[in-house]
Amino acid sequence: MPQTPESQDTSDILRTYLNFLPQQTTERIISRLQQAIHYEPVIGIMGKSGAGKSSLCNALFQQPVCLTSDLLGCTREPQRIVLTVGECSMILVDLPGVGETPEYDAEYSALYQTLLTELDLIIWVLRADDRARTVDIVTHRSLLAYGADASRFLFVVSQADRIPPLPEYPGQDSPSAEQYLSLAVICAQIAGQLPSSFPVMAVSAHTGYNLHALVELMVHALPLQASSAVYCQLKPENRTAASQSAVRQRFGELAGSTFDSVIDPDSLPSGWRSLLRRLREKLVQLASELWERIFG
Ligand SMILES: Nc1nc2c(ncn2[C@@H]2O[C@H](COP(=O)(O)OP(=O)(O)OP(=O)(O)O)[C@@H](O)[C@H]2O)c(=O)[nH]1
Ligand SMILES: [Mg+2]
Repeated sequence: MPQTPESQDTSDILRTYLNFLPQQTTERIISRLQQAIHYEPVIGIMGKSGAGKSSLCNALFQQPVCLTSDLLGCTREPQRIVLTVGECSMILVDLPGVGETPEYDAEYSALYQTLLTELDLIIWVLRADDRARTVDIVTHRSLLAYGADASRFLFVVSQADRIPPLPEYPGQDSPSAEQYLSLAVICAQIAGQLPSSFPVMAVSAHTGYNLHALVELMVHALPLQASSAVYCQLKPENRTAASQSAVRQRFGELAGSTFDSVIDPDSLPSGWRSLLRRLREKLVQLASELWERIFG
């Protein structure tokens, strides 16, 4: 846990709370929870040049991001950007595309086999007004063939404000009724072409359209230990009561699974079992109440 008086308080609160457990068990739970609090999530950003990756990241996150691929280099190393707010940090990785040039594909294969295991989520950006998706489809299939977890992909339709028919009076934050319809068709097409566990989300970095909804989806799409640290990096205007409540709840669930990783109530006598189950429930509740103090 961070060495600030405030975070030490958090440890102490947990310690007091768990004090009827053997001291060694309490310390193991607290130490594992500390590790989880300090987890540094890694999000991969994928999409063709000009798709709107940098603009989307800049619209979502507090820290300005400049994602540029070194197209001329002999080796296309993915660019890694560390975002930090207070004690929390996360990493954005700009992933080079597969299938752009055959010469690079063997290199990508090796690169992705190592990289894929560390990515908590891949945000894949596709421009709303670009119907040429062969490179994206080929790349996605290659990544799945390299062993990528299909549930780690979040497909985002960017630049929603550019979808025809353009409104007569530009400058509105939400798409017109006709644009909604076009976006719904495009999202459905992409969902068929690039299967994922999550709905395809249309957003606009320029108008801010649907960024709240994307954040709510990201909170659920990220693994439990990654949600809070990513949430800390977001611009305050992209947060909602719903996403805030979901991220707190997920932190509570994380505390619960940390508890489970140290104690197995089923291995204990029945009298202890119900007591430990109640203690676990209370820990889940306490952790979600402490969220603001730890990550706020
Ligand atoms: N109208 C509109 N334009 C956008 C939006 N997002 C990005 N753009 C524009 O699209 C162009 C490409 O955006 P970038 O964010 O640089 O795209 P990228 O995917 O990072 O591109 P590379 O770094 O070349 O891979 C820029 O001119 C942006 O201003 C959007 O939501 N609406
Ligand atoms: Mg860029």
